[in-house]
Amino acid sequence: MFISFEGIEGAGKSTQIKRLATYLESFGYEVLVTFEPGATHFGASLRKVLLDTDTQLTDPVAETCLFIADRLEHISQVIKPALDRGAIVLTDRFLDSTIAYQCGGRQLSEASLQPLFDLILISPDLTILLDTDPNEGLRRAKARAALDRFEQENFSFHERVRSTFIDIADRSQDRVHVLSVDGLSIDEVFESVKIVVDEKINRR
Ligand code: T5A
Repeated sequence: MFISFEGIEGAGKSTQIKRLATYLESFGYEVLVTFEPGATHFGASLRKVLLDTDTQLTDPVAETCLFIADRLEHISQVIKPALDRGAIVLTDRFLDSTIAYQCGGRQLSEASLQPLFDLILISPDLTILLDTDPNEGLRRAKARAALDRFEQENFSFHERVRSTFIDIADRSQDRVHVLSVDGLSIDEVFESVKIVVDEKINRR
């Protein structure tokens, strides 16, 4: 099973993934936790370029190509081998992030990027979208470390990203489950995550 977590920065994706991995491992499942961008050796170099505030990258299509290159290597080196051996793969971000950030945030046309998206031949069985107000997400990101190239974007960029994630969820209701996490503690969010994942596993 392939499960992705999506949402704006600071939504709590990595926190919930860590908890979910421990929970699933307690039932004897092999769980692989991974993330984008940067989960491969090649991808780590791309991540540095993509997130560094000193990077002079002005063409959003070029930026998109780097995320797609990272994802192709991520699939072939990490995700596919784990799925092939029967592991549950939990990824912090996948293709929905490119649609939300590059099409929503950077305002590129989704239709024009579709040929690039068609290169991604696997799709999560389940996506959990942690929906939170950008004010809260960015507050958490700021509290943790210096802001990266995306976190430094203006507020309307983050609002477009959030609303694009919601659009994706609306048109992919079979795959994407939205959890509204504003005002909820880490434990409360995890209770909801468990319900969604248990139901998916039981149905299979
Ligand atoms: N990007 C990525 C694109 O533009 N296109 C793409 O195709 C892809 C794949 C990646 C950046 O790249 C962009 C999107 C991103 O801007 P990243 O560093 O990987 O950068 O960024 P994030 O995935 O956003 O990582 P974050 O760590 O910022 O967000 P998380 O994982 O959602 O948040 P988490 O779990 O680390 O929590 C943040 C803090 O909040 C606390 C945690 O303890 C932590 O301190 N927290 C809570 N506090 C209170 N209540 C809760 N419910 C909480 N949940 C977590």
